[in-house]
Amino acid sequence: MINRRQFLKVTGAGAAALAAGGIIPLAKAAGAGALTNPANNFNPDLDIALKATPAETPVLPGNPTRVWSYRGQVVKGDPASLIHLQRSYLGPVIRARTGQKVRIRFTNDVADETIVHWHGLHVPAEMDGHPRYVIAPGESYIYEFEVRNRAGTYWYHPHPHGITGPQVYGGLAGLFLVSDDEENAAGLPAGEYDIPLVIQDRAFDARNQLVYLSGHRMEQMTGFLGDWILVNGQPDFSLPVASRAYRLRLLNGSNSRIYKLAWQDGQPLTIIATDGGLLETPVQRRYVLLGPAERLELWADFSKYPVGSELTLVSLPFDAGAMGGGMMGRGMMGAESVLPNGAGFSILRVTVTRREQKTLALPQRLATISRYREADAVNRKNPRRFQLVMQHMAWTINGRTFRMLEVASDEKVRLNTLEVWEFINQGGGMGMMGGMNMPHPMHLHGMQFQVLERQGVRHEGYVDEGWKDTVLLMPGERIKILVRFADYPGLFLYHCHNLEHEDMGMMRNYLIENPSASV
Ligand SMILES: [Cu+2]
Repeated sequence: MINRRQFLKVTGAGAAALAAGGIIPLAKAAGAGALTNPANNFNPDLDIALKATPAETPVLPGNPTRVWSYRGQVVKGDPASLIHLQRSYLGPVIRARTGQKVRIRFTNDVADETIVHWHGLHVPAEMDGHPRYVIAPGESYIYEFEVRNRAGTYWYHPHPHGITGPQVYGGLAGLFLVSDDEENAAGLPAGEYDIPLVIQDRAFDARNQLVYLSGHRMEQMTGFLGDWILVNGQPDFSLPVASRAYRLRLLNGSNSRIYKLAWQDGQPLTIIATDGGLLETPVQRRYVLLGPAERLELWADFSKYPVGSELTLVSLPFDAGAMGGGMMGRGMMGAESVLPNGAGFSILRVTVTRREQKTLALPQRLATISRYREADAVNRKNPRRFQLVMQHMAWTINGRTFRMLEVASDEKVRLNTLEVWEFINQGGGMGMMGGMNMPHPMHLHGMQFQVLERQGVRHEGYVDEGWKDTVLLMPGERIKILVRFADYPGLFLYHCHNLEHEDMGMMRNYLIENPSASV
């Protein structure tokens, strides 16, 4: 990996940030404490050993590529709970059921500090992988939590402050799939007809090694963009299918690239699930914009195609805004030519290779979603507002950047209350290029939320009907969400999931306070 160390120095994570003001008194938080944490009655249904480790994997023809990879083993529980993808740097797919108790003994075998975040899972603050819990090389962190999410496609990735971008880029990411009774009842394609597809872009040097950012600030402002589109860690991805219905689970696992997904032949996408699981009913779109960290599940029925047919899932061209990877990302700063954000290309090819007589019918009803009501929000008359603005050559939230333990007074919420949060991506800000804006995929830790309304939208590529943990805001847009801070008090993150933005500090803590707890 190029520039990892350099990155660490440039961003000056950890110590310096900790020393700054506005700190909440927390017990000295570290992995060491968690190491001894099983002094309790936690009896896991699924117990996994997971490590982050250097590895080599074939990606392009010729030399293997040096990567960092999650590798796992089932210590206790169903051995099928861990599935390692073939020829992939991606971590094992972890499968669990709602209600199961899961222990994950995570070991850091790589050369940086790191910690694992369970993206989309509703877990206690100390199990969420906040960067204050980073562990050094050689150390371990034990996660123990009950799976309380509904069935859906969640994922896991590192979350150390300032170096999440290079670590995810280097290969550290995996899926965490949850199933439940409601999903079983929906009658969806399962087993070999249920296919995870992780989309990521990468850049390689002449010896097939990964190339990250050159270290130029302007590249970080845009975010990493690679000219190879990989699916499950492989280029030119091809999926052989039977002539029947499939469930395709898509994760945009890219650092900053947005995909405008569509079938090349113009048939609409049939979407059955978003970040937080199944929609109530399937919806159709001609295309969908999928921002970094977002998930989308497609119903793809190939029964009308004769054997030998080929279909292509593409990313259509779109306008990514002023810094979305056009001019600023390349020519202006003399950076090497890359595939800009918003360029069109094919993502994967589906080939119908065999006939199957039976298919499944698309269920008209998939699941039940209990709707939050704006009228029930404690701040319905005064939504919390978050302006996404550039200040002094840094992306900020309300002009602030991340400090390890800092929480401002307007970042404190009450346990078990419903709130309206509004993210505003309409420019503003100070300093050189203060008026610029570009896409920001905003992510809340700990909670799934519902989209209340969007403004400023000039396309039809969103699926806001279901549960979300990450929402994409294109330039000019603003969005209101409804979120309930249920069950777990403590310090959680909200941030931009453009990983280079996140690493430069476009991330903040919010604190869920429990007023009834004795201090
Ligand atoms: Cu951003």
